[in-house]
Amino acid sequence: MASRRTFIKWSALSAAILSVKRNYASGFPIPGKDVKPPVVVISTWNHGLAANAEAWKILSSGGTALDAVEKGVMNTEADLTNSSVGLGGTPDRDGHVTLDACIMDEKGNCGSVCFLDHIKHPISVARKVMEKTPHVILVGEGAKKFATDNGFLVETFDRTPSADAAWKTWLEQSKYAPVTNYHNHDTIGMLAIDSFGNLSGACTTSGLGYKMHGRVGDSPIIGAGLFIDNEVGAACATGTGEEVIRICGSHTVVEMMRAGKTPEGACRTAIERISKSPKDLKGMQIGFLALNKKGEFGSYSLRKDFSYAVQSSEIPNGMRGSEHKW
Ligand code: SD4
Repeated sequence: MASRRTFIKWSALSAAILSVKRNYASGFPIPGKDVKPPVVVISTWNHGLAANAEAWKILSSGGTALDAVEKGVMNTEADLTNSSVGLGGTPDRDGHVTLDACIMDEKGNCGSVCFLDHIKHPISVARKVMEKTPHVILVGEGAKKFATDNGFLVETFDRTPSADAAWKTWLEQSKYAPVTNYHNHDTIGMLAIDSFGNLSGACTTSGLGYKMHGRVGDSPIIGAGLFIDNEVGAACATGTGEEVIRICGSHTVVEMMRAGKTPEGACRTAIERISKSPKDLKGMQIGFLALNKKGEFGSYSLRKDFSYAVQSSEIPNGMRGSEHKW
């Protein structure tokens, strides 16, 4: 009798465990075994606050990190007062506003557009490249044709009035020193982990102000401006793209997390590597942001004044300052 009771007890327990395991496959933890990470979104600079709020609408209603990061950064792209993201961005030295963006999901799918003009939402074109083509990167006229073939409208203005005025002032000296605006706003990179425990990221920019026509930075380069490994974590970059590309910045940060570093420690290692460059880094800013599989996040920058926005199931949307080297 006792053994029958024991059998029934163990059967009930096994059934309960199996059902919890099944639940975990759809996003719920196995008590005592898996601790469910918090839902988190983080993004670069002050414009990250509004972008996070948009992403949070999706994350908080059980949506995917991929949808959240796309919608989040679309908010920044649509803001024509933003001089470093989207069509309100600072033009190149010849007056063309050219945009770079990429997106990556938890399965390693990724898409990117570079040197794209007159399209309001490069991030959504990048997502279409990811989902509808066998390729990862489309560039320039080809990217624009792909965008229009997929229903994206071509905007007719070349520069916003304020970008136009600033460019004309710049032309008076035409001093070729690409501008990194590192005090307040810059590229938006966004990373998120959703209620399924999956990571995704997005990055979008108009690139360095007054760059050479045709120049592409780190932001649309998978592994440089953005990298996701769903087993480990996610990272993105902002600042002078050439220096980020040289060390495959975001991939380096993720690999450092794989090796056991905290998100901040991983970002710091990448920045230390850049700081040893024989290049003259005067006037340059670079910042990395990282989020690991446990929902822990952190950042590190070359210089002070890099900040980022965080929102999670435990933290209300707000800004954080970054630790920095110099
Ligand atoms: C780039 N990383 O094009 C981007 C833009 C940026 O300060 O962050 N500029 O190099």
